[in-house]
Amino acid sequence: MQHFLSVKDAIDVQALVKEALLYKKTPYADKHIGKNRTMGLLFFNSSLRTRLSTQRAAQNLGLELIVMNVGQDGWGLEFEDGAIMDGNKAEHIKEAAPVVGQYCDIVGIRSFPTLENREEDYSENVLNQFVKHTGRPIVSLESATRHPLQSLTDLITIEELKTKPRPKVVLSWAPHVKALPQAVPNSFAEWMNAADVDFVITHPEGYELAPEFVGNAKVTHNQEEAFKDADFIYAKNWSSYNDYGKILSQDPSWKITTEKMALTDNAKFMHCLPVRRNVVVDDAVLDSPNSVVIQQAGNRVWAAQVVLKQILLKIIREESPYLF
Ligand code: AN0
Ligand code: CP
Repeated sequence: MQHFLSVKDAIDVQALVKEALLYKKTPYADKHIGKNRTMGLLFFNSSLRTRLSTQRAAQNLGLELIVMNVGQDGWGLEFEDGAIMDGNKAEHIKEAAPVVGQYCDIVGIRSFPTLENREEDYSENVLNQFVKHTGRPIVSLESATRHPLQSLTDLITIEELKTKPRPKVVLSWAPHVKALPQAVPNSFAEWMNAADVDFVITHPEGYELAPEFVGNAKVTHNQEEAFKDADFIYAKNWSSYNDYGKILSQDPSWKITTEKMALTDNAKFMHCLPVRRNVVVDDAVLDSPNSVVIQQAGNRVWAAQVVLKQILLKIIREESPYLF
């Protein structure tokens, strides 16, 4: 694997899931493949799970780590080509990225969208410039439009908990107080479309996701209809794609409740976290035995570990082709 930016970088999604579940049983099976190599994690935004699980995964493979909150502690970065840098940006990506590339063998980047300019966010300018200028494999730790480590985790969790060969998986919009990115639902949809599941998306009118992510999913504005016979309910808030970055509704009737969960086929409740209790989902659902959010977050380690392993294997192969 060269980079990990979207589902397209996974040559065989099912094989990745299987390998990740193997790592869950034997976390230290490849303890030496990262020896004398360093991974850098650069955060432009807050994180708990992504930061810690990726560190843990890297450690399990023997990698050294450098972590930086670049959004807080770094120089303001300019991404525009030809910019006259007389404003508050002290450093251009053309210097910053290759410098980081000299210290690190693999680089993870978390960079949320501005939610102001759709074209710019959806062009993935920040992530692509890191790919172009770092000269190292790049792992998305959530970019403007995707969160692939989360989505691989979600698929791993569904695989280990499913009780039917082809479960019904429902992605449900839920209310929130802030305007959130579409990255998690976009990415979840992209990965579910690549998996063997009956995939349904439900959201209020105006919250349509970009068509390239929706793919062949069934889409309905009737949440209760969507919940019928579901095996997994995946709740997430997102801001509007069409009326870009706007909160069109905070309709509390879309909150996930025990009554709605009762419409399902004893579905498991999933959420990427962090989650606002009693806004997105009721306490009673999160505290019920059907909530798998903690197990899901735990699986972030195995998703990251399998991705880092694939990237390391490519690096090692290219350095020592005679070994293979
Ligand atoms: C972020 C989002 O919705 O993209 C990160 C989720 C993993 N969530 C918040 O900012 C609350
Ligand atoms: N789910 C997730 O990515 O969580 P963090 O934002 O805490 O990393």
